[in-house]
This record gives sequence, structure tokens and C-alpha cells, in this order.
Amino acid sequence: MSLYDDKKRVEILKELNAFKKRDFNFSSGHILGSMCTQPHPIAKEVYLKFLETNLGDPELFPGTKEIESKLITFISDLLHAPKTSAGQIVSGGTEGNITAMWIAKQLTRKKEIILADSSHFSFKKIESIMDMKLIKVPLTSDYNMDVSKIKDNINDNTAAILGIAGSTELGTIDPIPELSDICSDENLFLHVDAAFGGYVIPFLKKLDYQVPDFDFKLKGVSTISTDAHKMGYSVISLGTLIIRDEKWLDEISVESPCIGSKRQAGIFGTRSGGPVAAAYAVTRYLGVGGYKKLVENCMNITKYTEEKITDMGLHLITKPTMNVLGVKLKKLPEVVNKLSEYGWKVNKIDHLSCIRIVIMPQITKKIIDEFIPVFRKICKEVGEL
Ligand code: 0PR
Repeated sequence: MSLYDDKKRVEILKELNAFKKRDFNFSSGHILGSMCTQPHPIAKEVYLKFLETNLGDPELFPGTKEIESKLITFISDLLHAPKTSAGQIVSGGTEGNITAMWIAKQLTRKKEIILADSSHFSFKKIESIMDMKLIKVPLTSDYNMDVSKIKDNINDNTAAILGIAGSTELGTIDPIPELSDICSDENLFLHVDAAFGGYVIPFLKKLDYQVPDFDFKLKGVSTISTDAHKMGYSVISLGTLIIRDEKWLDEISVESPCIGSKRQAGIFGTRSGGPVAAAYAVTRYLGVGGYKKLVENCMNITKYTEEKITDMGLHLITKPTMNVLGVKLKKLPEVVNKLSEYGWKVNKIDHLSCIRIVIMPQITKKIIDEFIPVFRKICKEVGEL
């Protein structure tokens, strides 16, 4: 008798498929507001093969552990990390930020984080979980951190400064070179949140876009987080935190007596090797050249979308730095609700009175050509145009 009862299987799949039908999906091309993506086919295939691996026990899975090292090497090289550096796999941008602030807090024994209003809401979690304090600095008219306001906020309690390389709402990049200088001068910890921009900015540079340096080439940068499940074109959930000095990992590691490795660093214990193997497979498949093409394509479609939207008579909040557009709207909730009724998903950003459109790799010109007439019709219907 088979242990896998086919009748039950069919019944369960039927039930789950009914739930899944209610979801939006990336392959429709109608999700325009998400920083996640339909993963690359190689990522899907590899993910399934590594389902039962556990990187919390590297003694059992030494092969998968080596894949993890290779992925970390790829990203470290991309970010010009020094030889002294180390990498920590995390579940995504939130855990990357938490882990970086954990290191900063341990190293400095201080609690204040200086950051801009545009920082991701994961920092509010950090404030609460880690009993740290957020010291907010305003933005310039370009929606970047106003560096001139930083020095006034540095004091004996400063644990770290945050720079954002690809902001959640508009994809803007803080002046990381200036932040690096300040942090070098004042001997402060500088974390760069490149959850979105980590897989974009290095390629924008190769494509000759004028974007500031943001990585370990800058001496003051201490840690950088990047997400493979955003522009890394891989499966959820995977991020990487690269740490300038391997020794800092001691600050977030504990003895792990019952497993093969003597110590374990980071928040998670048991963690799947699936997303790690998948992300590595995408880096092998695409390589630097492939990612460059992907980013070039996303940027071309961003430009195309910008033109179509401004042709409609609408305005952007700011010129896109990367593949993120903020479209100003007076009738924000009305437009967003109607778009959703028509099957299109964008993000509603109330405090900027705009929608966010993210041009991820699955978004083609054809999709934008389908979207624009619907968007225009809705804008007319609600009196936006
Ligand atoms: N840092 C930055 C700059 C981010 O933009 C994000 C997420 C994070 C950290 C946190 O990353 P995780 O969510 O991986 O922990 N930014 C996206 C956002 O808030 C997350 C997201 C992605 C939301 C896809 C919705 C969605 O469909 O928009």
C-alpha cells in the first residue's frame, strides 16, 4: 500500500488551488507595484531540488554549505568587499537590517541609529525588538538623506548611521560617499540598505548611469544588505549581509553544542538551503553580463513608462534613479481602487500622494502598452485628468 494516498492528494490540491486562484500572479504582468518577481526558471528548478537541505546543520549538508560560500563570494565581489569581509545569509532586507544593527549595537554598546525619513519600516521593528532609538534626519528636495543634518545628531549614544541605496518608495540613493566620509572621520558604523539597489546599482555603473558609489570601495561602509528575492531575480526568501570585518561576526554568534559547527551566527537556526542554491544558480546562469542586460532592460522600460505617463499629463515625484517610478495623483485612493478592480496592482503611498510602479524583470513594453490605456481611462473616470 502506498503511503501517499492519491485520493487525498487530489482533494488537498483542489482545496489549495482554489485559494491560489484568488492570488495575483507575476506571470500575468499585472503586478506593477511589487519589488518581488517571478523567479528565473533556473531558480524554480533548483529550489525544488534543495527543499530538504538545512544550512543550520552544515555538517549534514557540506555541499550546500559550499554553494552558500560561492553565493557570498559572488556578491562580495560585486560589492568590492575586502579580503577581511564575511557574508551572512539572511531571509531578506528586514533580517539584513536587523542583523546589521545587532552587530553595530554589540560592537559599540550604543543604541541610537541616525537614519532618513525614507528608511524602510523594518527599522521600526529594530527599535522595538532591539530597544534601539531612531534619530530621524529629513530629506532634501531630491528625496535623499540631508547629510548636512547628520553631524548635529551624532553623540555619545550613536551606534550607527544608515544609508539607503535604493529606497523602498522611490528607488533613490542617499549620498553614501558623504556618509562614508562622516563615518570614517567619526569612527562610526555605516550600514547600507541595498535590499533593492544591491542587484541594480553595480550594473547601472557598468551601463554608465551617473549613480554614487555605495559599496565597500568606500572605506566608511561597514555592512551592506542586498536581496536576491528582489532584483536578484530569485525565489523568496533570500538576502545577504556582507560585513567588512569577519571578526564582527563573533558579535552575533553563539556556541552551538549539538550541531557540527562549533558556533552559529545570525538569527535563524534551521534554515533552508533552497533559496540559497536557487540564488546561486541565477548568478551562475546570468553572470555579471546577464544581470547587466536585465538592469538595462528594466531601465529602458522605466524610461518608456515615464514617457507614457508624462504624455498623459501626469507628473513623477522625482526623476527615477532606478527602475522605480512614483506617479503623483490627487485622486490617489480612487485610482488605486479602480486599477485593482481592473486587475492591476500598484502601491499606494499616501504621504507622498503617489503610486509606486516598480519595473521588475517580468514587465515588458507590451505590458506597459496594455496598462497605459486602462490607467488613462481610470484617471479620466475619477477626474484625475
Ligand atoms: N529595505 C528596503 C530598502 C526595502 O525596500 C525592503 C522591502 C526591505 C528593506 C525589507 O525587505 P524584506 O521585505 O525582504 O524583509 N521593500 C519592499 C516594500 O516594502 C518589500 C515588498 C516586496 C513589499 C514585495 C511588497 C511586495 O509585493 O515595498
